[in-house]
Amino acid sequence: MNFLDLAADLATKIDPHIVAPNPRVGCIVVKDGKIIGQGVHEKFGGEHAEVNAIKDLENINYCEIYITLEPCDIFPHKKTPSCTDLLIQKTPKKIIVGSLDPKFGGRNLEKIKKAGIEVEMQLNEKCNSLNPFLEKFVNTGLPYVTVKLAQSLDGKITGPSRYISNEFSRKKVHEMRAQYSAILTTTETILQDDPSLDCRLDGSSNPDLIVVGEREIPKKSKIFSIPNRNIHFFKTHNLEEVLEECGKKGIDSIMTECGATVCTDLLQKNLIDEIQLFIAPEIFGKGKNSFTKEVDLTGFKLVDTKDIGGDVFVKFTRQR
Ligand code: AOF
Ligand code: ZN
Repeated sequence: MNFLDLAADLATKIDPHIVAPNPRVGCIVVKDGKIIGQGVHEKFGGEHAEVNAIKDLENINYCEIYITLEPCDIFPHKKTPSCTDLLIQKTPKKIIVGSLDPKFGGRNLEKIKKAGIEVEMQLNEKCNSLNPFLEKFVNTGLPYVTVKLAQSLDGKITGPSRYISNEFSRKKVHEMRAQYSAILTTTETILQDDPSLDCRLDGSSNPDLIVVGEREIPKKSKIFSIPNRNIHFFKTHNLEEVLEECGKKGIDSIMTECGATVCTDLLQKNLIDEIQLFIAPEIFGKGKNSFTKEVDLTGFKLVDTKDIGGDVFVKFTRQR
């Protein structure tokens, strides 16, 4: 087993919502082929993975340090000391890094090399995919956007009952909500379904809510009954503008919970990074379609499929 894969597996266990807007990072310390220390970045503002991995070790002079992400260095308003300086000071034998931090773009690796420590960059798929939100946000200033859809086999998003997908799929949606900074919905959806759009999982906070559209929302709507949740209203239908504004507010990730019009618009305008689709094994015949116009999905690649208690779950990400 590759030690970078192992470090990535450690970081995968961390809820992205708890470290956000920081990345998930894992670190493993190896001496003579054996793991002697390991650590992750557990929560926003907390110690970094490298610090946790080496804290119980007397010295790391003969060790290789595997880190999923390029170590950090100082920048304004930083909460913890520089891991780059820490590693330079502790002089390990070698540092192996699985992905670059877009904030530093490799310059911290150069700094460590200049200090005389061997550094190897081993681009690793698992490490790279730990932080898709961060990568998009840092590189573009825009949030990572996921369209979430529940439909029947014949592509209908409205049917005979309130819910299309089963209870297990709906639990997964709550897990998804815990990972995103915000949920995007529309005034139409709120008027039609009166959803709460909160995250009903123990220990998780609620993502912000972005409401797009011009229609008036009654004060008694359930969205207003969720305490300590930010709601951002946008009267415009210009979705590029909405996403730019969200980026400026520091929102790095959005999932949609709305009707077909906005999802179709987002897809047509190339504003989507990921599609998560729950397909109920039913044929409704009548109902609203998932997409209101033709959409070109050829740039997306299948990355996951699951049977969720009889529903089919598929996940696609945009290839860049
Ligand atoms: C690392 N190891 O485990 C993490 C890193 O405000 P701070 O001090 O917590 O710094 C946050 C920044 O550090 C974050 O934006 C990202 O660039 C980097 N994250 N770096 O060396 C870690 N979580
Ligand atoms: Zn750090």
